[in-house]
Amino acid sequence: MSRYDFSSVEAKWQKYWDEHDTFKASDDHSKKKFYALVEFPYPSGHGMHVGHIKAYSGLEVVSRKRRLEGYNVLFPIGFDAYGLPTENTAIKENIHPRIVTDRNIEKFTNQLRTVGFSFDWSRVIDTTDESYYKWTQWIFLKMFENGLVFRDKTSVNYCPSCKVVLSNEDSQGGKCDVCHSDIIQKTKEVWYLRITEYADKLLEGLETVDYLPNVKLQQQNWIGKSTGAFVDFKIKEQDEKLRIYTTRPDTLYGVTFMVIAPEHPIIQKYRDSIANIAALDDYKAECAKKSEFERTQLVKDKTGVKIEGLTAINPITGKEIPIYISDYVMMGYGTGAIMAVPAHDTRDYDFAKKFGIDIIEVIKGGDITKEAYTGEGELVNSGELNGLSNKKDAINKALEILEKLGCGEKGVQYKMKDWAFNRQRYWGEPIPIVHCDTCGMVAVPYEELPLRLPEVENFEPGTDGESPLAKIDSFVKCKCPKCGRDARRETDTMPQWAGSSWYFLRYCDPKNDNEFASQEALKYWMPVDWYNGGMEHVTRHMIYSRFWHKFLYDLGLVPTSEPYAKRTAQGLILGPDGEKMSKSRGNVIDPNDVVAEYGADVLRLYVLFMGDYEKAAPWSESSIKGCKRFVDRVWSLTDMLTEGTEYTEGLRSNFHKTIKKVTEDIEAMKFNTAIAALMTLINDIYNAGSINKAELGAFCTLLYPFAPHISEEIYNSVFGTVLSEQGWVSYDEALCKDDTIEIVVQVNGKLKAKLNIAVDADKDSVIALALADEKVKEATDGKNILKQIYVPNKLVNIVAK
Ligand code: ANZ
Ligand code: ZN
Repeated sequence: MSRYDFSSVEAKWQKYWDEHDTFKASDDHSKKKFYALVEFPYPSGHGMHVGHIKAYSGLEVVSRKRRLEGYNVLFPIGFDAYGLPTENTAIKENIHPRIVTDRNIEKFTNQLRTVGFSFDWSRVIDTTDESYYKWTQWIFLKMFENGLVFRDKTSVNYCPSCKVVLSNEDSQGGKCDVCHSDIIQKTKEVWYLRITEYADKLLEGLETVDYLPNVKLQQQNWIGKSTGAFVDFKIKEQDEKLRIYTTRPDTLYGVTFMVIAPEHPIIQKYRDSIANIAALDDYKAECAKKSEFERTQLVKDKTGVKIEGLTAINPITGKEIPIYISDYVMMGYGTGAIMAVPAHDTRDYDFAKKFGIDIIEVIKGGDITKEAYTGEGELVNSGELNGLSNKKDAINKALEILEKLGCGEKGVQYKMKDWAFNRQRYWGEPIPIVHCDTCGMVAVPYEELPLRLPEVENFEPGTDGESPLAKIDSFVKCKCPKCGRDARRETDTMPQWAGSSWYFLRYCDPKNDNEFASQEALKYWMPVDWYNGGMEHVTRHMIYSRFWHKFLYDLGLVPTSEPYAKRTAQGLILGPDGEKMSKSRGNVIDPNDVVAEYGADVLRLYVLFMGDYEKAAPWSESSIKGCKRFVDRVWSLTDMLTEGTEYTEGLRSNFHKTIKKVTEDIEAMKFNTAIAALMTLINDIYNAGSINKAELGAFCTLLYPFAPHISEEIYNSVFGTVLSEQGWVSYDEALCKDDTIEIVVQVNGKLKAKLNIAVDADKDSVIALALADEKVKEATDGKNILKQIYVPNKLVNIVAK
């Protein structure tokens, strides 16, 4: 057979699938369904990244297999298209963000199509389309109606360069997520969604879903439920109590001072009684320059000022204790005040050492002359708590005492804060609220949705952090929907995360003009059976969207309490140098170049073969060449073709075993070992010297989810039918019993694992199996693999540094 001309074959099958609606999800709700979801891309001007290809290839393979297994598969794609980079391009090039968005979406669409992903292109959604954002606004108004939307003046993270208020998550490390400028603190009245009201539901829901363990853990930490107590400390000579939050009421006898946040309102209230108010004001002004991130850093050198004029009284011992202000206590957590126990809290310890405050040991076990002891132990110096050694018992006993004294009670706190839901920029969903002097905040009537973005001349935000919409009189001036008097429209837009908080619902019924999706479609398709995406989205995006979904569930508008039944995540693709791909490092691989040189099938195979799907792996030109060789060998299989409707004696068990392996590995997302098994099988076929039709059909079917174009072409040339329209292959368990042999795996000469491999398995597949072993992964974690030695049927030695 001639050399494989991938570009004509790939174009041919992409056209065929398109013209035959091969991947269109059927509206026949009697079939068993499978809903596979991948994170829809933000269509940036840079076009697609190889990371997108890896992210989508996982469920692409699963979806193709499931269709052959007879499922009605929904595998949709869309564009999360509101956002700053587009708006910044629009400003720079002086063109409308709509045009920039359309241009970028077209670019992404072409790229996705050339890779041959089996998306249902009839269901594409674009969050900036008015038929879509109409429903984003509609859900927002439902939340408003139900008391989940409010405005509040707070200190916000503000990016002076992007001129926007940012959430804590968008300003991690004290830097703007978009432009990396330093964030400053600013007081502003902003919109919030009351996500904290759903904190417990979001935590409890995690018990019912199948997420990767680290995905669950990250969500739990992000919600950050803490159980403890509120305790009131009386202020000496004032009719005042200072309320604190503590997780350790058992350490009450060790309290030797208190610390409040520099912004704590008690300072303003007692200004006149405080002798050193000027020093406190100065300190507060210093702190305003720091981001929350800097303040929570564990720096040993603590700063603070003692309040001269206010003294607290420990409710349990009656002792007088000083009060300080310090930036290590946040106003936004607990009550903004703490009881400090230097003997058993590291931050308090550092502070006490610096300010010469007493340190009283109340828990035995450490050496408090050297450092704080944070472990458990027997209570001492603690009155009626003395002798208790179980932390839980001691906490309960302390709570009992506090409650009896009437100065404390159990309490719960969450790290998660309410969701700052606003942006002062143009390219976002307008918030559909009207401000009326008489009626206050009034919802835009549902029938007036979508509230469209007006045309503007200039997309630049105002220097005061106001949205450019504020400059458009015709938009701002309106009548109050309630009383008809003159009123002003809200000019903030929604944040980036709004559109992606419910997109999985819209895919179920993307063209519905009367509802965000019909109940019937939702009942059939929801929940998403399998959601795959990046680890960077498992907190914000996933928690926000679970919140919106749970809210809609409470209204009876969606049929399931959780949106995603299962969640997995792919690892990053690193540059060839092992570093994160970035423009500045010049190590970015463009998927277009790879497709042009090797074809889409090779690219698809390679991103799944390069390593464990969940782990980061560097790009390697030599491994991609290995995938190319494999594809060429597949193409040449027809040179050895013979007739036959059953597997031949010599290859029968190889086929059954490979079918079992590929079938199971795909479900476990072990794509690399599935591909390795196919590489082994093709070796066996070449060794046998011939392949019959039955075998070739099975081989093409197994390869199809990974490399669909070449599989379709060969299959079609031999059988005259279309592989996408056939069924998956089955195996007989009895024929899968292996001729196996045990080999040892060493890392740097040390025994790490024993593996059962098929006798005479080829080197690549044995090495892949060895690298997939947990113990081997542990031993090579974070190291570069320098050499892989295989002594057939005996041992693998991996040299890693
Ligand atoms: C006394 C104590 C003794 C504490 C001890 C800890 C150890 P989580 O688990 O994160 O909820 N804290 C309370 N509010 C704070 C605020 N606004 N800013 C900074 N720190 C604050 O932690 C709760 C603990 O963090 C509380 O328990 C309090 O210190 C501190 F041996 O109280 B603890
Ligand atoms: Zn009014």
